[in-house]
Amino acid sequence: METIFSGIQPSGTPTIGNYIGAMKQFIDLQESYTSYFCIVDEHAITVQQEPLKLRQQTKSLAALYLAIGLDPSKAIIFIQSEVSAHAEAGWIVQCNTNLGELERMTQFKDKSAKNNRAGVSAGLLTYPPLMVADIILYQSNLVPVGADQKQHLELTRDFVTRFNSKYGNGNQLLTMPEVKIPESGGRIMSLQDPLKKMSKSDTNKKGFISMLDEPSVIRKKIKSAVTDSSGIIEYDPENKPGISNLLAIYASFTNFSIPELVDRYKDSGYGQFKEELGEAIVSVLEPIQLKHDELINSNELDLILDEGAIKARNVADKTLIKMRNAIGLGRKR
Ligand code: AQP
Repeated sequence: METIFSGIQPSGTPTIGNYIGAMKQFIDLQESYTSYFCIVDEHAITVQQEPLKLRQQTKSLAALYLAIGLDPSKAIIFIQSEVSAHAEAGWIVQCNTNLGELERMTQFKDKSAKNNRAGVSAGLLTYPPLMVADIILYQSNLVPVGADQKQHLELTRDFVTRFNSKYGNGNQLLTMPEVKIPESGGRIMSLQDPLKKMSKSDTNKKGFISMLDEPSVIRKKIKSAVTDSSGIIEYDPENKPGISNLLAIYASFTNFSIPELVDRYKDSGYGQFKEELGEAIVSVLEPIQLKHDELINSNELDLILDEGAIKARNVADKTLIKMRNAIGLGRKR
């Protein structure tokens, strides 16, 4: 069976962008892959986090993984910082990655541009190598992510090529991963600025719907989503980014395709469209929220995470030993 790996940062509650771009894909994939779903808390600390809040968000994200339908008897669910191989392999990757490659990463450029230079951690620059480590430690074949992670996956593939050819002596030490981005919904945009990606750490909370927003808040945020003055529902991301974004969200939360939705609402205005979209989102998220609330403080959740960490360590440590041996660290084991 092939392997998949993916992770979400507990840098806030996941948005419907994280859900559509990444989490929703996990549910079907766990049936046909050996699956590792990680809560990447070490990535979250590349920007300042409040310790208690970070810990609470980490547990909440784990509960959400289960609430959307991930099954611990099929998938391995764990917290990154509880598997120390990630940080160690991340260092090896850093030392085999050029500074220029990291400075070119658009996420680094975007996030560092938001802060003054003194406020930017070195970790923000070196976080892609940690992501490379996350993926290679499980010899992953496939990485389901949103479109914003494509560049980091290219970095991973370049690293695997370089590492195997430099240290492999003709052997494929590390598996070459493929990226999997959803055809529609790979980049959900802010509800307030449809030219900007929806992000859980956006300071304008009206720009995103969090997976734990109350139904009344969800309805209100959709109602106040920025569209345009034409009143015509059509899919044209370039000229009508607001309504096109809402169509992509609608299609992802229902079984309708975008053309079917355009046809369905051809004689309606934005008001009715938005009202029914709000209901569609609520009907998916409400049961997830109830399940999340049952799990968040349960012993069951801790046991699942304990077991996930043990299983993940077993696999990750093997790859790490392979890497150490290949590059000459320590004594040969
Ligand atoms: N707007 C989005 N549309 C589709 N997919 C998205 N993803 C993120 N935003 C969107 C995908 O969600 C997964 C987890 O992302 P992450 O938490 O690791 O980090 P991120 O990409 O930086 O997400 P955010 O929400 O923007 O977090 P912050 O605000 O903390 O930086 C990834 O697969 C990502 O592609």
